[in-house]
Amino acid sequence: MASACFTGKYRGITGIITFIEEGYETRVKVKITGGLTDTSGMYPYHVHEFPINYTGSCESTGEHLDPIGVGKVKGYKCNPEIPEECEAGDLSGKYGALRGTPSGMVEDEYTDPFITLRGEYGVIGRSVVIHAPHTPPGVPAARIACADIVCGKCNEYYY
Ligand SMILES: [Cu+2]
Repeated sequence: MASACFTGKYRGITGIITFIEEGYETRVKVKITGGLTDTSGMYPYHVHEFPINYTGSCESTGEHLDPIGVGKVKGYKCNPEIPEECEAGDLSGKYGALRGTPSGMVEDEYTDPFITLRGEYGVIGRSVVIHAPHTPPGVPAARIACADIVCGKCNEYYY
């Protein structure tokens, strides 16, 4: 298994996203424990190419994990009905963005056959970025929180 551990460093957003190998698929468990409080908003989130670098900025994580470059094709938009044609890292495109709640807690769970733990489509050594809701079309959504995806578990004590 692998985990992205959100410790509250970015806008107080806390929680854990875990990735568990399940046969040919990867089970994704989203357990945000605080910080997603815009109840009118849907927060997009993705696996980005790189871990966070020494700057600590979510801008350092590159683009979405997309080994075959489908996102580079002009007019690309992920259609959740055809997830095999989406960027591998576009989790919210394939399975829905995270709806904010009064407590800021959000959970979701699904299996994804398009990502793995290791390798070209692997998530370990990359990062998860959560974006701001309510972004107009054509504008890149602000990166409000990010966390490296590490092998193993998060220390639950901190979340
Ligand atoms: Cu993103």
